[in-house]
Amino acid sequence: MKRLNTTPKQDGFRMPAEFEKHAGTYIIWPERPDNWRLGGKPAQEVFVKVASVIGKYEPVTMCVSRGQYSNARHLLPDYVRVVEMSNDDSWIRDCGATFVVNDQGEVRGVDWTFNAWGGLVDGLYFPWDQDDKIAQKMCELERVDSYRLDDFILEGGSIHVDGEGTVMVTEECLLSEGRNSKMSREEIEKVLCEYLNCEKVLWIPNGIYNDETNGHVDNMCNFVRPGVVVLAWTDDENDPQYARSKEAYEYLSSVTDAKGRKLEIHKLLVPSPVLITKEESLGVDSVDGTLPREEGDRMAASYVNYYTGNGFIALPVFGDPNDELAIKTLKELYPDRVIEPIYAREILLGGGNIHCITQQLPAGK
Ligand code: KQY
Repeated sequence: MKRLNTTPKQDGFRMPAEFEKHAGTYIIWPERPDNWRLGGKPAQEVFVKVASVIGKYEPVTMCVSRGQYSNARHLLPDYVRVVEMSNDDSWIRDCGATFVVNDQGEVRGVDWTFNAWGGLVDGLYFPWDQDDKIAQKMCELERVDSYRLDDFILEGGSIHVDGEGTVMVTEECLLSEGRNSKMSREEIEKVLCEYLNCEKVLWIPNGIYNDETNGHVDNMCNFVRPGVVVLAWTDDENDPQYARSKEAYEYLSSVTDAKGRKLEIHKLLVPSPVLITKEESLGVDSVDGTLPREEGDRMAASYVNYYTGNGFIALPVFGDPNDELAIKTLKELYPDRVIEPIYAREILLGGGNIHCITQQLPAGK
Protein backbone atom coordinates (compact mmCIF):
# COMPACT_ATOMS: atom_id res chain seq x y z
CA MET A 1 0.00 0.00 0.00
CA LYS A 2 1.38 3.39 -0.96
CA ARG A 3 2.28 6.26 1.38
CA LEU A 4 1.26 9.38 -0.51
CA ASN A 5 3.11 12.71 -0.56
CA THR A 6 0.13 14.75 -1.70
CA THR A 7 -2.84 15.78 0.48
CA PRO A 8 -6.47 14.58 0.44
CA LYS A 9 -7.63 18.03 -0.66
CA GLN A 10 -5.22 18.01 -3.62
CA ASP A 11 -6.47 14.52 -4.56
CA GLY A 12 -10.20 15.20 -4.14
CA PHE A 13 -10.68 13.16 -0.92
CA ARG A 14 -12.61 14.42 2.12
CA MET A 15 -13.36 13.13 5.59
CA PRO A 16 -17.04 12.09 5.64
CA ALA A 17 -19.17 12.86 8.68
CA GLU A 18 -19.68 10.01 11.11
CA PHE A 19 -23.41 10.00 10.31
CA GLU A 20 -22.68 9.08 6.66
CA LYS A 21 -22.80 5.39 5.70
CA HIS A 22 -20.13 3.09 7.20
CA ALA A 23 -18.48 -0.02 5.79
CA GLY A 24 -17.63 -1.01 9.36
CA THR A 25 -16.18 -0.17 12.75
CA TYR A 26 -12.78 -0.87 14.30
CA ILE A 27 -12.18 -1.38 18.05
CA ILE A 28 -9.07 -2.36 20.08
CA TRP A 29 -9.40 -4.84 22.95
CA PRO A 30 -8.58 -3.43 26.45
CA GLU A 31 -6.06 -5.13 28.71
CA ARG A 32 -3.40 -2.87 30.23
CA PRO A 33 -3.67 -3.19 34.03
CA ASP A 34 -2.35 0.33 34.72
CA ASN A 35 -5.35 1.81 32.92
CA TRP A 36 -8.12 -0.80 33.22
CA ARG A 37 -8.96 -2.11 36.65
CA LEU A 38 -8.62 -5.78 37.50
CA GLY A 39 -6.50 -6.51 34.46
CA GLY A 40 -9.17 -5.18 32.15
CA LYS A 41 -11.75 -7.89 32.91
CA PRO A 42 -14.72 -5.59 33.70
CA ALA A 43 -13.84 -3.38 30.71
CA GLN A 44 -13.59 -6.40 28.42
CA GLU A 45 -17.16 -7.30 29.32
CA VAL A 46 -18.34 -3.86 28.20
CA PHE A 47 -16.23 -3.94 25.03
CA VAL A 48 -17.90 -7.26 24.18
CA LYS A 49 -21.25 -5.55 24.66
CA VAL A 50 -20.26 -2.56 22.49
CA ALA A 51 -18.91 -4.81 19.71
CA SER A 52 -21.96 -7.07 19.87
CA VAL A 53 -24.40 -4.16 19.64
CA ILE A 54 -22.56 -2.42 16.79
CA GLY A 55 -22.10 -5.77 15.03
CA LYS A 56 -25.88 -6.04 14.63
CA TYR A 57 -25.75 -3.02 12.31
CA GLU A 58 -22.36 -3.09 10.56
CA PRO A 59 -19.20 -5.24 10.37
CA VAL A 60 -16.92 -4.91 13.41
CA THR A 61 -13.20 -5.65 13.52
CA MET A 62 -11.65 -6.16 16.97
CA CYS A 63 -7.87 -5.68 17.10
CA VAL A 64 -6.31 -7.76 19.86
CA SER A 65 -2.78 -8.33 21.20
CA ARG A 66 -1.13 -11.72 20.82
CA GLY A 67 -1.57 -12.42 24.54
CA GLN A 68 -5.30 -11.72 24.54
CA TYR A 69 -6.22 -13.21 21.17
CA SER A 70 -7.68 -16.50 22.45
CA ASN A 71 -9.58 -14.83 25.27
CA ALA A 72 -11.08 -12.17 23.01
CA ARG A 73 -11.98 -14.70 20.32
CA HIS A 74 -13.70 -16.81 22.97
CA LEU A 75 -15.68 -13.89 24.45
CA LEU A 76 -16.75 -12.16 21.24
CA PRO A 77 -19.60 -13.34 19.00
CA ASP A 78 -18.53 -14.97 15.75
CA TYR A 79 -19.92 -12.09 13.69
CA VAL A 80 -17.10 -9.89 15.08
CA ARG A 81 -13.86 -10.25 13.08
CA VAL A 82 -10.89 -10.62 15.45
CA VAL A 83 -7.40 -9.76 14.19
CA GLU A 84 -4.13 -9.81 16.06
CA MET A 85 -2.59 -6.34 16.39
CA SER A 86 0.02 -5.06 18.84
CA ASN A 87 -1.11 -1.99 20.72
CA ASP A 88 -0.39 0.15 23.77
CA ASP A 89 -4.05 0.66 24.72
CA SER A 90 -7.53 0.61 23.27
CA TRP A 91 -8.35 4.11 21.97
CA ILE A 92 -8.62 3.52 18.23
CA ARG A 93 -10.51 6.76 17.64
CA ASP A 94 -7.36 8.54 18.69
CA CYS A 95 -4.51 6.46 17.30
CA GLY A 96 -6.28 4.86 14.33
CA ALA A 97 -6.56 6.03 10.75
CA THR A 98 -8.94 8.84 9.83
CA PHE A 99 -10.49 7.59 6.60
CA VAL A 100 -11.24 9.90 3.69
CA VAL A 101 -13.31 9.25 0.54
CA ASN A 102 -13.66 10.68 -2.96
CA ASP A 103 -16.66 11.03 -5.27
CA GLN A 104 -15.80 7.70 -6.95
CA GLY A 105 -16.18 5.96 -3.59
CA GLU A 106 -12.46 5.28 -3.17
CA VAL A 107 -11.15 5.27 0.39
CA ARG A 108 -7.76 6.37 1.76
CA GLY A 109 -6.37 6.81 5.27
CA VAL A 110 -4.83 9.75 7.09
CA ASP A 111 -2.16 8.61 9.53
CA TRP A 112 -1.47 11.42 12.02
CA THR A 113 1.38 11.14 14.50
CA PHE A 114 0.08 9.87 17.85
CA ASN A 115 1.87 10.79 21.10
CA ALA A 116 -0.54 9.53 23.78
CA TRP A 117 -2.29 12.89 24.26
CA GLY A 118 0.70 15.10 24.94
CA GLY A 119 3.93 13.07 24.73
CA LEU A 120 6.47 13.84 27.42
CA VAL A 121 4.69 17.08 28.34
CA ASP A 122 1.42 15.65 29.67
CA GLY A 123 0.87 12.38 27.82
CA LEU A 124 -1.06 9.60 29.54
CA TYR A 125 1.35 6.70 29.13
CA PHE A 126 4.78 5.84 27.76
CA PRO A 127 5.72 4.41 25.32
CA TRP A 128 3.11 4.79 22.59
CA ASP A 129 5.03 3.45 19.58
CA GLN A 130 2.72 0.49 18.95
CA ASP A 131 -0.34 2.75 18.97
CA ASP A 132 1.35 5.04 16.47
CA LYS A 133 1.55 2.10 14.03
CA ILE A 134 -2.17 1.22 14.26
CA ALA A 135 -3.31 3.62 11.53
CA GLN A 136 -0.96 2.15 8.95
CA LYS A 137 -2.00 -1.39 9.90
CA MET A 138 -5.68 -0.49 9.46
CA CYS A 139 -4.92 0.94 6.01
CA GLU A 140 -3.01 -2.21 5.06
CA LEU A 141 -5.89 -4.42 6.26
CA GLU A 142 -8.31 -2.38 4.18
CA ARG A 143 -5.83 -2.25 1.25
CA VAL A 144 -6.00 1.53 1.03
CA ASP A 145 -3.23 4.06 0.44
CA SER A 146 -2.44 6.54 3.18
CA TYR A 147 -1.13 10.00 3.96
CA ARG A 148 1.36 9.99 6.85
CA LEU A 149 2.02 13.21 8.78
CA ASP A 150 5.30 12.81 10.63
CA ASP A 151 5.25 16.40 11.85
CA PHE A 152 1.69 16.81 13.00
CA ILE A 153 0.18 15.32 16.15
CA LEU A 154 -3.55 14.70 16.23
CA GLU A 155 -6.08 12.29 17.71
CA GLY A 156 -9.30 11.39 15.93
CA GLY A 157 -11.33 12.31 19.03
CA SER A 158 -10.12 15.88 18.82
CA ILE A 159 -11.99 16.55 15.55
CA HIS A 160 -15.58 16.28 14.35
CA VAL A 161 -16.59 17.12 10.76
CA ASP A 162 -19.98 17.80 9.22
CA GLY A 163 -18.93 16.30 5.86
CA GLU A 164 -19.70 19.62 4.16
CA GLY A 165 -16.51 21.55 4.82
CA THR A 166 -16.66 22.27 8.55
CA VAL A 167 -14.38 20.82 11.21
CA MET A 168 -14.93 21.42 14.91
CA VAL A 169 -12.12 21.31 17.53
CA THR A 170 -11.30 22.77 20.95
CA GLU A 171 -8.57 25.34 21.61
CA GLU A 172 -7.78 23.55 24.87
CA CYS A 173 -6.69 20.48 22.92
CA LEU A 174 -5.40 21.63 19.55
CA LEU A 175 -3.36 24.47 21.06
CA SER A 176 -2.04 22.40 23.98
CA GLU A 177 1.66 22.39 24.73
CA GLY A 178 2.15 18.65 24.27
CA ARG A 179 0.96 18.55 20.66
CA ASN A 180 1.91 21.06 17.96
CA SER A 181 3.10 23.87 20.19
CA LYS A 182 5.53 25.22 17.60
CA MET A 183 2.70 25.84 15.16
CA SER A 184 0.40 28.86 15.09
CA ARG A 185 -3.35 28.49 15.11
CA GLU A 186 -3.40 29.47 11.41
CA GLU A 187 -0.82 26.79 10.55
CA ILE A 188 -2.87 24.19 12.41
CA GLU A 189 -6.01 25.27 10.54
CA LYS A 190 -4.16 24.87 7.26
CA VAL A 191 -3.17 21.27 8.01
CA LEU A 192 -6.72 20.38 9.14
CA CYS A 193 -8.26 21.90 6.01
CA GLU A 194 -5.77 20.16 3.67
CA TYR A 195 -6.05 16.70 5.23
CA LEU A 196 -9.80 16.67 6.01
CA ASN A 197 -10.67 18.73 2.96
CA CYS A 198 -12.49 21.41 4.94
CA GLU A 199 -12.89 25.15 4.51
CA LYS A 200 -13.77 26.26 8.00
CA VAL A 201 -12.50 25.38 11.48
CA LEU A 202 -14.78 26.05 14.48
CA TRP A 203 -12.74 26.59 17.65
CA ILE A 204 -14.73 25.81 20.81
CA PRO A 205 -12.67 27.20 23.72
CA ASN A 206 -12.74 24.20 26.10
CA GLY A 207 -13.91 20.62 26.41
CA ILE A 208 -15.34 18.72 29.40
CA TYR A 209 -13.98 19.57 32.85
CA ASN A 210 -11.15 17.24 33.92
CA ASP A 211 -10.96 15.49 30.55
CA GLU A 212 -7.48 13.97 30.46
CA THR A 213 -7.30 14.38 26.68
CA ASN A 214 -7.00 18.16 27.11
CA GLY A 215 -10.66 18.54 26.26
CA HIS A 216 -11.36 16.49 23.15
CA VAL A 217 -14.30 17.86 21.19
CA ASP A 218 -15.89 14.39 20.93
CA ASN A 219 -16.86 14.55 24.59
CA MET A 220 -18.19 18.10 24.35
CA CYS A 221 -19.96 18.67 21.04
CA ASN A 222 -21.05 16.63 18.01
CA PHE A 223 -22.68 17.20 14.64
CA VAL A 224 -26.13 15.58 14.41
CA ARG A 225 -26.25 16.66 10.76
CA PRO A 226 -24.87 19.68 8.91
CA GLY A 227 -25.95 22.82 10.74
CA VAL A 228 -27.15 20.96 13.87
CA VAL A 229 -25.00 20.18 16.94
CA VAL A 230 -25.44 18.70 20.44
CA LEU A 231 -23.50 20.31 23.26
CA ALA A 232 -22.72 18.93 26.73
CA TRP A 233 -24.48 21.14 29.25
CA THR A 234 -25.21 21.68 32.94
CA ASP A 235 -27.60 24.11 34.58
CA ASP A 236 -25.60 24.00 37.82
CA GLU A 237 -23.72 27.29 37.97
CA ASN A 238 -21.50 25.95 40.76
CA ASP A 239 -20.25 23.09 38.61
CA PRO A 240 -16.89 23.90 36.92
CA GLN A 241 -18.48 22.49 33.76
CA TYR A 242 -20.95 25.37 33.67
CA ALA A 243 -18.53 28.09 32.52
CA ARG A 244 -17.09 25.75 29.86
CA SER A 245 -20.47 24.85 28.42
CA LYS A 246 -21.75 28.42 28.56
CA GLU A 247 -18.67 29.74 26.76
CA ALA A 248 -19.06 27.02 24.11
CA TYR A 249 -22.74 27.85 23.69
CA GLU A 250 -21.99 31.52 23.23
CA TYR A 251 -19.23 30.76 20.74
CA LEU A 252 -21.34 28.32 18.72
CA SER A 253 -24.24 30.80 18.68
CA SER A 254 -21.95 33.44 17.20
CA VAL A 255 -20.46 31.52 14.27
CA THR A 256 -21.54 30.12 10.93
CA ASP A 257 -20.35 26.90 9.33
CA ALA A 258 -18.51 26.45 6.01
CA LYS A 259 -21.79 26.81 4.11
CA GLY A 260 -22.67 30.03 5.95
CA ARG A 261 -25.39 28.42 8.14
CA LYS A 262 -26.06 29.48 11.73
CA LEU A 263 -25.91 26.45 14.00
CA GLU A 264 -28.95 24.92 15.71
CA ILE A 265 -27.64 23.94 19.16
CA HIS A 266 -29.20 21.22 21.35
CA LYS A 267 -28.13 20.94 24.97
CA LEU A 268 -27.44 17.49 26.42
CA LEU A 269 -27.26 17.61 30.22
CA VAL A 270 -24.20 15.82 31.67
CA PRO A 271 -24.79 13.30 34.50
CA SER A 272 -24.11 14.38 38.09
CA PRO A 273 -20.37 14.21 38.84
CA VAL A 274 -19.12 10.64 38.50
CA LEU A 275 -16.29 9.93 40.97
CA ILE A 276 -13.80 7.06 41.16
CA THR A 277 -14.47 4.81 44.17
CA LYS A 278 -11.80 3.42 46.47
CA GLU A 279 -12.40 -0.10 45.16
CA GLU A 280 -12.06 1.06 41.56
CA SER A 281 -8.88 2.98 42.31
CA LEU A 282 -7.32 -0.02 44.11
CA GLY A 283 -7.98 -2.21 41.08
CA VAL A 284 -5.63 -0.22 38.84
CA ASP A 285 -1.88 -0.98 38.86
CA SER A 286 0.39 1.98 39.60
CA VAL A 287 3.04 2.49 36.95
CA ASP A 288 5.39 5.48 36.63
CA GLY A 289 4.49 7.41 33.51
CA THR A 290 0.82 6.37 33.47
CA LEU A 291 -1.86 8.73 34.76
CA PRO A 292 -2.95 7.40 38.18
CA ARG A 293 -6.61 6.71 39.03
CA GLU A 294 -7.23 8.17 42.49
CA GLU A 295 -10.26 7.66 44.71
CA GLY A 296 -12.59 10.68 44.50
CA ASP A 297 -11.29 11.93 41.15
CA ARG A 298 -14.06 13.23 38.92
CA MET A 299 -14.29 11.52 35.57
CA ALA A 300 -15.19 13.31 32.34
CA ALA A 301 -18.65 11.79 31.94
CA SER A 302 -20.72 13.09 29.03
CA TYR A 303 -23.44 11.62 26.82
CA VAL A 304 -21.97 13.47 23.83
CA ASN A 305 -19.37 10.69 23.56
CA TYR A 306 -21.84 8.53 21.65
CA TYR A 307 -21.07 6.72 18.40
CA THR A 308 -23.21 7.18 15.30
CA GLY A 309 -23.41 4.17 12.98
CA ASN A 310 -25.60 2.63 10.29
CA GLY A 311 -29.08 2.99 11.76
CA PHE A 312 -28.03 3.27 15.41
CA ILE A 313 -26.53 5.45 18.13
CA ALA A 314 -24.38 3.63 20.72
CA LEU A 315 -24.95 5.83 23.77
CA PRO A 316 -22.94 5.64 27.01
CA VAL A 317 -25.14 5.74 30.11
CA PHE A 318 -24.07 5.96 33.73
CA GLY A 319 -26.98 4.89 35.93
CA ASP A 320 -27.88 8.57 36.40
CA PRO A 321 -31.34 10.20 36.24
CA ASN A 322 -30.13 12.16 33.21
CA ASP A 323 -29.67 8.90 31.26
CA GLU A 324 -33.36 8.93 30.35
CA LEU A 325 -33.23 12.53 29.26
CA ALA A 326 -30.24 11.82 27.01
CA ILE A 327 -32.07 8.86 25.44
CA LYS A 328 -35.17 10.99 24.87
CA THR A 329 -33.21 13.92 23.37
CA LEU A 330 -31.28 11.67 21.01
CA LYS A 331 -34.44 9.80 19.97
CA GLU A 332 -35.89 13.13 18.89
CA LEU A 333 -32.72 14.22 17.12
CA TYR A 334 -32.23 10.87 15.35
CA PRO A 335 -35.74 9.60 14.51
CA ASP A 336 -34.34 7.12 11.95
CA ARG A 337 -31.77 5.48 14.24
CA VAL A 338 -32.19 3.03 17.11
CA ILE A 339 -30.78 4.42 20.35
CA GLU A 340 -28.68 1.69 22.00
CA PRO A 341 -27.86 2.69 25.59
CA ILE A 342 -24.85 0.86 27.04
CA TYR A 343 -23.83 1.11 30.71
CA ALA A 344 -20.32 2.43 30.20
CA ARG A 345 -18.83 3.26 33.59
CA GLU A 346 -16.00 0.78 33.01
CA ILE A 347 -14.96 2.59 29.81
CA LEU A 348 -15.17 5.92 31.60
CA LEU A 349 -12.86 4.56 34.30
CA GLY A 350 -10.25 4.05 31.58
CA GLY A 351 -10.47 7.72 30.60
CA GLY A 352 -12.88 7.87 27.68
CA ASN A 353 -16.09 6.48 26.33
CA ILE A 354 -17.81 4.72 23.45
CA HIS A 355 -16.83 7.25 20.80
CA CYS A 356 -13.18 7.05 21.89
CA ILE A 357 -13.04 3.27 21.44
CA THR A 358 -14.61 3.14 17.97
CA GLN A 359 -13.38 4.25 14.54
CA GLN A 360 -15.51 4.11 11.45
CA LEU A 361 -14.53 2.86 8.03
CA PRO A 362 -16.64 4.82 5.54
CA ALA A 363 -18.59 3.03 2.85
CA GLY A 364 -17.25 3.49 -0.66
CA LYS A 365 -19.75 3.65 -3.49
O1 KQY B 1 -10.14 9.73 23.75
C1 KQY B 1 -10.08 9.45 24.90
N1 KQY B 1 -10.92 9.99 25.75
C2 KQY B 1 -9.08 8.52 25.37
C3 KQY B 1 -8.51 8.76 26.68
C4 KQY B 1 -7.36 7.88 26.89
C5 KQY B 1 -7.07 7.63 28.26
C6 KQY B 1 -5.85 6.84 28.47
N2 KQY B 1 -5.74 6.47 29.80
